[in-house]
Amino acid sequence: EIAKWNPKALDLWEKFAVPENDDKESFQSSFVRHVTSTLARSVYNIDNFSAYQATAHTVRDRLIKRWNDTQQAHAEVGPKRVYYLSLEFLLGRSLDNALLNLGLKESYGEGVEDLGFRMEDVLDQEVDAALGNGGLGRLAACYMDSLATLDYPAWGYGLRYTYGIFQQRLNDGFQVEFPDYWLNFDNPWELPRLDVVIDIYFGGSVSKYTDNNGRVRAIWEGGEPIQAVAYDVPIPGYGTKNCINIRLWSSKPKRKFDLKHFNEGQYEKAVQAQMEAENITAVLYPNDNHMVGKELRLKQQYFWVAASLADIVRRFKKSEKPISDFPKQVAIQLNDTHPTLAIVELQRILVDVEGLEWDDAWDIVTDTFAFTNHTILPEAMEKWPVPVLTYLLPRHMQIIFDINLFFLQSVEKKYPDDRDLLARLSIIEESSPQFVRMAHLAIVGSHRVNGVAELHSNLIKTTIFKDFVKFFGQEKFQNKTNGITPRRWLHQANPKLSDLITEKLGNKDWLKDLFKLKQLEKYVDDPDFKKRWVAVKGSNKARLADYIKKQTGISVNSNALFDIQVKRIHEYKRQFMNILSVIHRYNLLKKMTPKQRKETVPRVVIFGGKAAPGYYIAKLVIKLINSVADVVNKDLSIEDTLKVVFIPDYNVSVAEIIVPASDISQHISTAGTEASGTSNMKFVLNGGLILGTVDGANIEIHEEIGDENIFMFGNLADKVEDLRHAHRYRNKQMDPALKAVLDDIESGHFGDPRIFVPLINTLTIGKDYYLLSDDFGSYLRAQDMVDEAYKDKDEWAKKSILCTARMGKFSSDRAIKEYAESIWNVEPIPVEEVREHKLHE
Ligand code: GPU
Repeated sequence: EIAKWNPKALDLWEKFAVPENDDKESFQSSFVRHVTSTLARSVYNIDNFSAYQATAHTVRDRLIKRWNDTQQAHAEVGPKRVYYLSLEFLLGRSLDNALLNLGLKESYGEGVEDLGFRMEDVLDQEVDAALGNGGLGRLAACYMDSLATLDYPAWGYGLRYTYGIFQQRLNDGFQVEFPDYWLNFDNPWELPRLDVVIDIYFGGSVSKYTDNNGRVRAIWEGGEPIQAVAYDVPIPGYGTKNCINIRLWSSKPKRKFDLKHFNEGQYEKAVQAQMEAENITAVLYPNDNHMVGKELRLKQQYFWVAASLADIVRRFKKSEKPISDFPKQVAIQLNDTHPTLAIVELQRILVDVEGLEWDDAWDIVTDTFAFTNHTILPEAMEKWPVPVLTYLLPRHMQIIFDINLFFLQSVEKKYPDDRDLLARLSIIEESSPQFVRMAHLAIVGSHRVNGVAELHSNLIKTTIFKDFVKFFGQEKFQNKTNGITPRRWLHQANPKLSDLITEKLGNKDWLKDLFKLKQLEKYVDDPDFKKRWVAVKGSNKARLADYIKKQTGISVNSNALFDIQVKRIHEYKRQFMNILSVIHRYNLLKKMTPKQRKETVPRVVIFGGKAAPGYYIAKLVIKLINSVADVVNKDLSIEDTLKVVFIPDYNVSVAEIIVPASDISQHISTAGTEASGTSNMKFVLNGGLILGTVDGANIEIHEEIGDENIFMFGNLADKVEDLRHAHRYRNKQMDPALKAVLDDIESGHFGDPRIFVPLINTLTIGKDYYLLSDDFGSYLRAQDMVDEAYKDKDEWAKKSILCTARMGKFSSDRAIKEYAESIWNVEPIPVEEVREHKLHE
């Protein structure tokens, strides 16, 4: 509009826009301006952290430009958008990623060097955005990277926790937790939208009235409002102008404080409501694969989905399309059951606010939502007590009962004589008190349900969701095997390997089409290439060795085999089995003659991962690892053939150092328990081999890379039931090698054995639920095969290259295209083309 009354103004706007073709000088000018104006510092008063801030602010300026252009282009076209609702986005650091995705790393690197800093040190100043627990949250982050890179019009919605996942430190080998106050200094990666504020209500009551058309309607009133304030996190795609948004909500009191109490001098009471409001987004619940039924967690869930839906509905209404078009404009993906109340909230908006008939509203709702399941572990299944829901969200509880009633009526119509089926399918668990089964609600309210790897998707169809498949039919249930972004997990984390690949393939196209890595197979027998490949691995191992030395004081030999297991500590992931096998190895090494020891492959066994603060057994596993490490690492008699390391505070940025440095990584969950796993993909993409069970995505990785390049062991998923039964009722014999190791712990060899009694009891009187004793023998044999294979360095190099070359399938780009095409029905919008078209108009 400015152009109309002052055409010259537009030229000025163009002239002073944030530069599109950035170079060293434009970076330096912005850097110096931010140091002096944004940070109020000078050349005499600047350290690495300020240099990081000034660089980050420069990049932020560029991101904001792209973000704006993208949103404008999308508004222009009015496409169907996809909304990814996730309680966790485990983004990690942003600066390096943004520099690489925007293609600015080189010029800015030189620019910052001229100014007296090293880019490496600058990047290292950033604290991780750790708004997630593990795989589920990191998957959401990888998916946002792919959505942006593939030009999809997508939004993420989540919560802006004041405290992310706790920091882990070790004290005497025990985990201790420290708060992760990540917003201590300003966060350049968010754009506060203090004007985007939505009131969210809790409590109150529902009354019914008859409207002018004689219809009975519900009104929900008298609830207490809390404000949701938007903070936007721009996510730039790689090699595109598309820059999408994650909108994170922060809670804030509606009224600053209670004036009545304030005037009476009751200051604590006056600020109490304020504190309760702020509490909602204060902290991320630190449990992975485990439900904790805290009321505050339920409030987080509703607060988040209600704000997000209000925002989505408002955006839809700007299009002025009829409400029946909603599913043509909006696809909402539910990342696990955490956002399931969104289904109820949309039904409420459509019926109570928009005045639609129930059935019309319900068609819109089910056409809009799709649901991803990420686990079959029973302890992770969300269910909320009906009384709690009734008091926090009375109208929603009514709607859930109605959804269930109509659903069960349709079941009864199809299967009139199967009362058991009704009870099994019901959204309500008929215990006292009653519970709402969130997975059931999510399935009934969605048009598609998917698992995250082939095995997992088949398991949910035949076990936990079997009856739903019988009722809804096969088509509703799909598989979408997880993926990871090659931008962060190879290009960023492993720059040397990335350069080597780019040099060999002649360009960087593989970063957008990972199947192109196949071309590396041509070089598996090229000695020069192999040599360089091995050298890159060696330098990544040296980098990790340095990090280990700095963090733990332990010196490790980078020529040893690096054997890594990093992931959340959980019984089903069986870190316990790993450390027991380390003890077994240690005992063998001690018995060897010096000559035999000379012939064995030296190993460094590396662990990392957080235990949920309330997960007692997982914490004992950490203590045991550290106790074993203490004994082994000091024992000179084994001549450096074995070292054990626990790396504290495993997180995304630490993973970027660890992942490129593995020879072997372990993914050894009891078959059927790990839905997919995604770090398995990261390690193999970086040329590390896998020692794993026949579980989750290991199976598909095996399929892709071939038998010779992976070490698989253990019982299959279809045996697990029978084996557990045998433990419970037939007092199964324990593997003798395992028994010997447990005896060794009990003898006090690794410190006061009383500490470890509850842990050992999980195998003996706990009936070994995760079947360590059943898999221990084949695990040890697989370990021997690893040692044998590693002796042939040339063959190993070949395997390593083939691993990387065959990982095309596991790009999150492939996964996202599958979601877009077979669930969301959304199309890419090339932002650049839209903008050019607009300019020529
Ligand atoms: N996952 Br449920 C989590 O990280 N946290 C959870 O609370 C739940 C699942 C993981 C699965 O354990 C892992 O196998 C999978 O690869 C990942 O989600 C992403 O799908």
